[in-house]
Amino acid sequence: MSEMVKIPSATEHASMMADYFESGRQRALEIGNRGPLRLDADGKLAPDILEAYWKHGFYVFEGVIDAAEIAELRAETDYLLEHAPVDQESTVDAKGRPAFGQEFARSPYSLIKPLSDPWGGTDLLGGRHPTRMTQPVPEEDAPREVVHLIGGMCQTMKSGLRLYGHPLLLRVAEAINGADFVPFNDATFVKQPGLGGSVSWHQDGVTHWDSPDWDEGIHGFNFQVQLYPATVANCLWVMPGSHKKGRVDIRAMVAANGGSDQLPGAVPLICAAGDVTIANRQILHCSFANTSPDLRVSMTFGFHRRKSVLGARGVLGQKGTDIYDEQRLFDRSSVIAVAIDARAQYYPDEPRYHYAPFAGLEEDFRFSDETYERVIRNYNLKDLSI
Ligand SMILES: O=C(O)CCC(=O)C(=O)O
Repeated sequence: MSEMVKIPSATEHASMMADYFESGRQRALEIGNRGPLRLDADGKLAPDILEAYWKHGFYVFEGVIDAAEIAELRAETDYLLEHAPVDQESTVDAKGRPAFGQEFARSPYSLIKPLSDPWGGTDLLGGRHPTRMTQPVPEEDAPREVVHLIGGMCQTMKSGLRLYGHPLLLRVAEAINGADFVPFNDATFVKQPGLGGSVSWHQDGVTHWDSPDWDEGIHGFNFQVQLYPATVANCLWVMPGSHKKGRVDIRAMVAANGGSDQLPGAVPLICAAGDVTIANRQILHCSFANTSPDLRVSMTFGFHRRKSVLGARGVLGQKGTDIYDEQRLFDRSSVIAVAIDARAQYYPDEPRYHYAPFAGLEEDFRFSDETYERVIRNYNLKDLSI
């Protein structure tokens, strides 16, 4: 006889997660794997940090983005949220104004039902989220849909473009993927208090699991820049070391856990505003429905090894007919070149990052209205997803 599974209310969900959250917090404290973003005497990421990243598959950099820059990122994100369409099909925002961003080839917004899991147990995004998270029942006055993701940070937010050219973050990308690293994509995850949906357990990579050259770095990594504190209840959770294991059987793991999404051994990436995490795209990770009173906004953008991407075909948001050839890599990487210049114009006293693939081409990729139109507008049609 099948047992009726009770769907929790938001309040019940918050209380049924409490012990799991607390034990995760303890594990996160024990493992550490966090601290300031340190460079060595040659200006390279400190080797002990790199080693810790490769060992556990993640790292939390504390206090990287200063309060003034966070305030600018928050203000522009607030604007995008205030001018978001009311649902995925709508062209107006909650005040009846034209929704932001309709001129872009790809809508910046993905909206979902409050507290839902939009991908778990579906074939979406390459079917990489095989199980469904608990979807608590939202309060009665909840909106029909809420913003889950905002894409295109380099074209929708001036502060977003500048962040993309951040010299310390680009040094991390270089340390992990080599000096000829290339971009992946970007998405800002928005988890509104009492409304934000979940992201089911998954590993990000799609293309190279069965490659003869497979290793723990072949699918690249993602940054998350935290605009608000990330708590046990709203943050990203990762399974340390799982990036080394190849494709893991998530369905079996959840089944062995009595069907519960509270997988044992995971740790929460607890952060303060201005902290930046890195997570290997092969690490098993998730986030739970946000039944807490706290907002999380994580600007998420990734980078790859050039050789992982060159010659690959489009997956995830990209068309399967897309081939990532030299021109495609050059075009998408030129966003980095323009972002570096946008940042240098705004922060003239900060040392700029020298991006090796564009050495000598800096003049062609100064940030201006012309390069906005030529390079930045609709750049995300050329994302390099693998
Ligand atoms: O931040 C989150 O809630 C989910 C992020 C994630 O799953 C990803 O970047 O692949």
